[in-house]
Amino acid sequence: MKVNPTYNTKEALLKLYNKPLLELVFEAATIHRQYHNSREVQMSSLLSIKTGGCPEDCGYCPQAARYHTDVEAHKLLTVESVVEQAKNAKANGSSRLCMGAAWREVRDNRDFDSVVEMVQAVNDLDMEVCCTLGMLNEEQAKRLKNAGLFAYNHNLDSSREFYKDIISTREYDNRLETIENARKAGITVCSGGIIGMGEAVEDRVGMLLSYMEMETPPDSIPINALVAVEGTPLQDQKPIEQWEMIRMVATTRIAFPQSVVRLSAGRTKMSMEAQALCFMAGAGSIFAGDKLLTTPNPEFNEDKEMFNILGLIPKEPFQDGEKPVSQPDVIIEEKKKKAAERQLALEKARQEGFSPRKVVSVEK
Ligand code: SAM
Ligand code: DTB
Ligand code: SF4
Repeated sequence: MKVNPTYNTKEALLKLYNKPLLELVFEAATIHRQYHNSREVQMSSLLSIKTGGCPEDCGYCPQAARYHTDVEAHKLLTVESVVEQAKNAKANGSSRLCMGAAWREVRDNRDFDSVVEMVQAVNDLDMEVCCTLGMLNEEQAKRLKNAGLFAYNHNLDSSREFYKDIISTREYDNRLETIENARKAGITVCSGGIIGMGEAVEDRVGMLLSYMEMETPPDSIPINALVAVEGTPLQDQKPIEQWEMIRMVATTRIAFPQSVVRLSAGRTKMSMEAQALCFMAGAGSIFAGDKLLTTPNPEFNEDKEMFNILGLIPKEPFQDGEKPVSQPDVIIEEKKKKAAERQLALEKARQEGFSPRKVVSVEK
C-alpha cells in the first residue's frame, strides 16, 4: 500500500492531522510497525557541494544571492574533498550522503561532470548517494542514474496555493517535472516540504495531497521545520510548535505507509522527547552531523546518545533498494579520450622538432 486510500481527500487528511495527538501518534506508530523496522533510523549526512549565490528567490533560503545573509558563497568542492567528507560521515554512522548545490538547475558543463564523478566515488564507498541540484532534465537524470545515484531530492515545499507566496522564480509544475524526470530515469525520489513558513494546516495537507496525486508517491518524504535565517524574508517567523512537527510526521506516515519519513531541518529547536515522539510516529531518518547545508544541526555525539537512550539503531545502506552499479560516463570518457589524443599529438610534434612559436612584439 503506497498510498493510504482512507485519507486521499483534503477533508480526510485534515481530520487526521487534527485528531487528538496521542491517538494520531498511536495510529501512525501502528502503521509504521506494519511496514518498517521501528528500531531502525537512517542517519543521512548533508554536504553543500556548491554554496550560495543562487539566482532563485525561495523566501526561506539563506543561499539566495538576493538576500543579505551570512552565508559565504563557495564554488564547487573538489571530488577529493567530497570523498574525504563522505568517509567521515560513514565513519560516524551515516549510510547516506546528500549533496546539495545552490543551483536553479543543472547545466551540462564541467561542474556537472565533477558531480557525476562525485556520485561514482561516493557510491563506491557503499553509501546511498542523494543529490539535490535544482531542476533536472531527463538526459541529466539518466547520467546521474548511470553514475550510481540512489536518490534525487527535490521538494514541493508546500501546497500549490501557498507555494506562490514563497517562490516566484520557478513554478510548482517545474518541480513536478523534475521529480518525474528523476523517476523516469529509475532514481528513487525524495520529496517533501517545510512547515512553519506561515502556511495554514490546509497547506500542509495540501502538499501531502499533491504527493498522493502522483502516479508513484515519493520513496522518501523529508519534513523540515523552517530554520528562520536572518536576512531572508522569513527571518521573523516564530519557530513552529514541536507538536506541529509531530502531527506532520504522523500524518505523513499514515498517508504514505511505505515511504521513509525524514525528520529533517529544525531538530536543534526540538527536545529529545519531541524527537522521540516523531520516531514513535514513524520518522525513519534524520540528517546527522553538525551542519545541514548552511545551518547548524545536532552533533554526531548528541545523536548517538539519543539513539542509545531510545534504543534506536542506525540503518544500514540499501535496505530500501538495490545498490546502483556505477557505469563509466560516456561524456567524461570522450573528453578524456580527446585530451589524451591532444597530448599525444603534442608529444609527436615535439619529437619531430616542433617548438611553439615565440611571440615577438612588433614595434610601432
Ligand atoms: N537548489 C536546490 C533546490 O532548491 O532544489 C537544492 C538545495 S535546496 C537548499 C533543498 C531544500 O532545502 C529546499 O527545497 C527546502 O525545502 C530546504 N530548505 C532550504 N532552506 C531551508 C530553511 N531555511 N529551512 C528549512 N528547509 C530549508
Ligand atoms: C531537505 O528536505 N532538507 C535538507 C535536504 N532536503 C537538502 C536541506 C535543509 C536545509 C536547511 C537550511 C540550510 O542548512 O541551509
Ligand atoms: Fe536556490 Fe535551492 Fe535556495 Fe531556492 S532553495 S534559493 S533554488 S539554493
